[in-house]
Amino acid sequence: MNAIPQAAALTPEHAAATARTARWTVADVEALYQLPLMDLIFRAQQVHREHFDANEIQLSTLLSVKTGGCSEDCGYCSQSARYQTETGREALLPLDEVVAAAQAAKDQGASRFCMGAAWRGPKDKDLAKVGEMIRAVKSLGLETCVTLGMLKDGQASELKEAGLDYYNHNLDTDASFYGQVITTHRHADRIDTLGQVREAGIKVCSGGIIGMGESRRNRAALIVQLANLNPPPESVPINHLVPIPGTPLADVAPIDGFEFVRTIAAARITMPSSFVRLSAGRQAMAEELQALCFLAGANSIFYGDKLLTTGNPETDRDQVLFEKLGLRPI
Ligand code: SAM
Ligand code: DTB
Ligand code: SF4
Repeated sequence: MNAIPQAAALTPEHAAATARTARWTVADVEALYQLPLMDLIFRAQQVHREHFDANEIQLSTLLSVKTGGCSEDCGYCSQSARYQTETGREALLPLDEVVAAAQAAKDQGASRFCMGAAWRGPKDKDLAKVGEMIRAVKSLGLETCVTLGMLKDGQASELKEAGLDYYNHNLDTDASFYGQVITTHRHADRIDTLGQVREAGIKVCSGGIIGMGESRRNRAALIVQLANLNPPPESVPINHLVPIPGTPLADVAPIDGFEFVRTIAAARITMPSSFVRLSAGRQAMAEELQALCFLAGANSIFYGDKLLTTGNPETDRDQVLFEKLGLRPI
């Protein structure tokens, strides 16, 4: 990191102020990537154990409450109206279906329920309906998260009033690579929405997708852009691209598993007190690769048989994995 005075020479107030203004550089994070894997994982473990119980894992369950027909052109997404994919277009789900899915998630052991909508951003009439969903899910005793796209002035406060705990809005990739994947909105628009979420007092969930043809430097820059948010997101989903037939990224060459593990470790080291979520892509990962991700500091997963439109490991398979690794759901 930039020249930071030794903590021992500082008063606690000065140390806290310094930590708040500390900025990671792309060179810092590239240097992490270049460490021998054993050293990188050791460092990530040290940081992880200073901030968390390394045997605990947070479980979030996803539900697509409004699927398909999205106006945006995100090159990885099954739900864009611009690509011929297997995902159809559906209306907003009725409240009772959402509540039933949330209750089932709670019964399976999830602590957070995340509702996703294939929108560029919500219309005000949609937001009122999502507000009802948030109230109902919260009353079941679950943490609530929604991911609805870009927010306009006042919308974040409405979500906060409904009792929303987290808003998910991913930076997705490095600002300099963004235009190669998405042209219908800008990286800066995403940052703007994250600012509105923060201002409304909602916790931020923001991460990205790895394996879209970006370079290691792009990956390091994405981690820097997340870590330098002030404060960093409380929750950081690291998705492995799920290639979707019919999308522009359907045939991108997959990245090496160790490069993915390095990305998790870089997220853990740069965002020590955030939950780092091993997100999309687990279905294609061996248990051993997932365990390496946990060793590198991932302490959260999407839990449930489906992500938004694609598959995820079955809950009973995940429970066996937790048993094998001695992981305890939070
Ligand atoms: N429309 C809203 C938005 O884009 O913010 C919310 C839903 S969108 C599907 C949520 C996130 O899912 C995206 O930002 C992206 O990170 C992730 N995602 C979508 N398709 C994916 C894929 N094929 N592989 C990995 N992650 C994906
Ligand atoms: C996030 O970072 N990943 C989730 C959630 N936030 C909304 C979505 C993953 C989607 C994977 C592809 C699909 O199922 O459509
Ligand atoms: Fe729409 Fe979100 Fe998919 Fe982009 S990622 S096409 S905004 S649903």
